[in-house]
Order: sequence, then C-alpha cells, then structure tokens
Amino acid sequence: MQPNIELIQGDITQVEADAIVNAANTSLMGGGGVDGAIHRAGGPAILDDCRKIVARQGGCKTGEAVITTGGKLPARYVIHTVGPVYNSGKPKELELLRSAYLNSLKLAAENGVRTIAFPNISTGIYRFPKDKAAEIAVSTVKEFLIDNKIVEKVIFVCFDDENYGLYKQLLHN
Ligand code: AR6
Repeated sequence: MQPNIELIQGDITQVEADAIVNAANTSLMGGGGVDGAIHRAGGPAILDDCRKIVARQGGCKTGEAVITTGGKLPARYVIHTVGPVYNSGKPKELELLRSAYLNSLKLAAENGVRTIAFPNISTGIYRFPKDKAAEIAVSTVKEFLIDNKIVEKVIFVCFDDENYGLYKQLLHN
C-alpha cells in the first residue's frame, strides 16, 4: 500500500476527510446511488450551493468537477464530479473517467484540501466495468500524488465487496 493512499469499505458520507467526492450527474441536482446518499446526509446546504453553480455555469460537464460545502457531513467540502456513462469502452470513455479523478484532485489542491475520499465513480448506475475503473482510479491518483504538494492523503471508499477486493489487489501490489 502506498503511504498516502488508504482503502476502506463503507459509506463515504461517514468519512472524516477535508473533502469527499460525489459521483454526480451533469445537472448537479442530485440522484440515486452515492449522490443521493451524500445529499441526504449533508442536508439542503449542498443543493443550495449546487443551484448557485448551475446559475453561474449551467451544471457540470462529464469529466469536470465543482466544489460545494459539505453541509452537515463530517467533510468540509463535497467535490462533485461527473463520470462517463459506459457504453462500449471507447478510449474517450476511459479518458473521461481519468479526467473526473484528475479534475477532482486539482480542485481539491486549489482549495487547500489535504485529505480527500473518492467513491468508485461510474461503477454503479453508469455501468463502468469495475476492474477497468479501479485501474484508472488508482493510476490517476498515484500519478497525481507524485508531483502535488497540497493533497496529502487519498482515501478510496468502496461500498461493495467486488470493488473492495479489486482495490485491495491493486493497492497491495
Ligand atoms: N458510499 C460510498 N459508495 C457508495 C455509496 C455510499 N453511500 N452508495 C453507493 N456507492 P453510483 P455512478 C457506490 O451509481 O455509477 C446517480 O444517480 C456504488 O456501489 O452512485 O457514477 C448520479 O446522480 C458504486 O460502486 O454512481 C448519476 O446520475 C459507486 O458508488 C449516476 O448515479 C458509484 O455508483 C452516477 O452513476
């Protein structure tokens, strides 16, 4: 395991980090999965911030990221990113998943975030194969941590057993 990468299995809304990442959609208006869980646990302040962002820039494009308050969550911020919907594994889909991780990390660093927790973006409702998604997530984070001086720790939060097993293998090698 890399010293600055942690792996846990559980509910990301309970994680104590400076920021947690939400697997949102382009509307930023909430949804199911981890997005629903974050808005429920964090309360209406998160949606209020999302509405302001929508008024300013009209949502969030796939592969990009925006930041809001964490509301009632233990985390100070929520970074909302939009992963790609998986269709056929075109290079563009893989690149967009990498961008979702990378742009979340860049936005975290810009906001002085030292610890950040990620869910397994796109691997639920958006049907990205979990093994491919885990490889992209781990390689993107490792690469980012080499050069960056602000973000000190990245926590991968896996909800299901399959993802947890995949990350365990990848991170222990
Ligand atoms: N904590 C951590 N991980 C979770 C939690 C939780 N509380 N709940 C689910 N997961 P998904 P996507 C895992 O579907 O595929 C929403 O409707 C889950 O097991 O939440 O990027 C958005 O609004 C899975 O591994 O996100 C979008 O419309 C992972 O989170 C769409 O879903 C991602 O699953 C985004 O789809």
